[in-house]
Amino acid sequence: MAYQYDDQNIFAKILRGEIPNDTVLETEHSLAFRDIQPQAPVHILVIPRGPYVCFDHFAQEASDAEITDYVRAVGEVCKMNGLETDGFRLIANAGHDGVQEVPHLHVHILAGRMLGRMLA
Ligand code: IU
Repeated sequence: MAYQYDDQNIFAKILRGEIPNDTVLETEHSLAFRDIQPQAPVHILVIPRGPYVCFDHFAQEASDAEITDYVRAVGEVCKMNGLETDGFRLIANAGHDGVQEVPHLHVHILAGRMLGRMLA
């Protein structure tokens, strides 16, 4: 199945500067900003600037430069927040069953408290 990207999704609007955000990090191909409804003391979303719906779409179609930039952006946000000390969790929801609300790839970085044990 080919992914269809909806350029009216809220993160596309954030990337175009149409909606404000609490930016944490900007790189050539990625943007990190604070989640508006934080679920932990640190709750940061990292998104690629390109039009990718979810992780597998990104992995299949993004350039090596975009993928490298994105993974390094996640690492940089962790470093900026000192997360190597107490740890963190990465979550990337996808599609209906993954309960993805915004159809633009985003990794949630959650940290700052002991998180619940969960795989599902
Ligand atoms: P999800 O993985 O698609 O379910 O998560 C979407 C997240 O985007 C969720 O945690 C929202 O609080 C967050 N968010 C946001 O940070 N800014 C917004 O304008 C909107 C959602 I709409």
